[in-house]
Amino acid sequence: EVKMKAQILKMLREADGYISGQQLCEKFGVSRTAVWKVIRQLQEEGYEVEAVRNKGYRIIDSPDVMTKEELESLMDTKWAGKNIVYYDEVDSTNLRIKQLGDEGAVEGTLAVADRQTAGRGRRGRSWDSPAGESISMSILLRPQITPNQAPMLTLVMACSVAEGIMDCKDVCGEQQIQIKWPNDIIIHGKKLVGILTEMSTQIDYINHVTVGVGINVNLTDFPEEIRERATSLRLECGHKVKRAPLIAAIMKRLEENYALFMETGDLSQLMEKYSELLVNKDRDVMILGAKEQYVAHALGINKTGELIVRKEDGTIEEVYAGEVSV
Ligand code: BT5
Repeated sequence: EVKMKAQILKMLREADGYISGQQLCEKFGVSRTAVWKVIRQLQEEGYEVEAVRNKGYRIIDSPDVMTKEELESLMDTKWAGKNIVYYDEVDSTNLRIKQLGDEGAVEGTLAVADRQTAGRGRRGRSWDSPAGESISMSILLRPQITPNQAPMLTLVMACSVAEGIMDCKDVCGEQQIQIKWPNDIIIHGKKLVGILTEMSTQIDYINHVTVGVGINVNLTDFPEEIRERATSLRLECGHKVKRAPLIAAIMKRLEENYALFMETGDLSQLMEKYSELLVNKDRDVMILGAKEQYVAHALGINKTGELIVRKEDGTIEEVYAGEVSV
């Protein structure tokens, strides 16, 4: 049922004009009434589908939903985001994917939620993801790499999210999407996206990796504490943005970038474009180390994803675990 709905949606989207009821009946080997019922359901869910006698059906507009059918009808990938689990509300999509990973789910399984009740940031911080306005998603990866290579996946995802957003032509054409090393995506200096990578490991090998992405899509207001530092696509672009096509575009880029990463096991094929998107590049940054804080000039990243900085005394350093503030 879900598969047929997703496929009908896909056919309607790809059609050049109308698709006849007859065509749909033949394709799925079902009655006209069965097709009509699916169309009715879609209309009830907010899809604007026009039905014209002797011509057939035509899709005019879709609602801003991220349901399994909606995502399946848009997904243009081989494995990334092909197996979708959708939640109206969930504690944290990262937690769900970790559990699904433990239970043996296939690589590329994507959990998507309209709202999280316990969204998580790094180091025990929390992530706000209000209903109807944001994307919360996590993907399951099963890379054959060592645990010390896994943090690079955050950068692979950051690149993919930035590129995916830019691929959606009507979204933010004029605005500059940038990456703040290592895991934030920002516009005009404000945080638009956060990424959280977590892994389940043995001492020397990885069971699986969960990469979670939170995107502020249509939020128009933020809690007091983050109001100054956070923004959304809607606020920056001046119009509402549909979430499902954005997810599909990001998955497409992730599939390509992940392949480039796995070819070498590092970022040598991605560091150039990552550095180009880097907001910190050629700027002074504050390195917040475990013990000391210091100002340095950021030059880019190296192939293992560390930030290359020039300290005030001229020495070059590669910053690994530190945090950077712009
Ligand atoms: C992050 O942490 O930026 C990683 C966020 C990852 C969220 C995704 S959503 C899907 C998946 N499931 C989860 O449970 N998590 C992932 P960090 O760099 O530690 O930033 C967290 C800080 O950002 C918070 O302490 C706030 O100050 C701020 N913050 C919280 N919500 C925000 C939002 N919606 N937009 C911008 N900033 C926010």
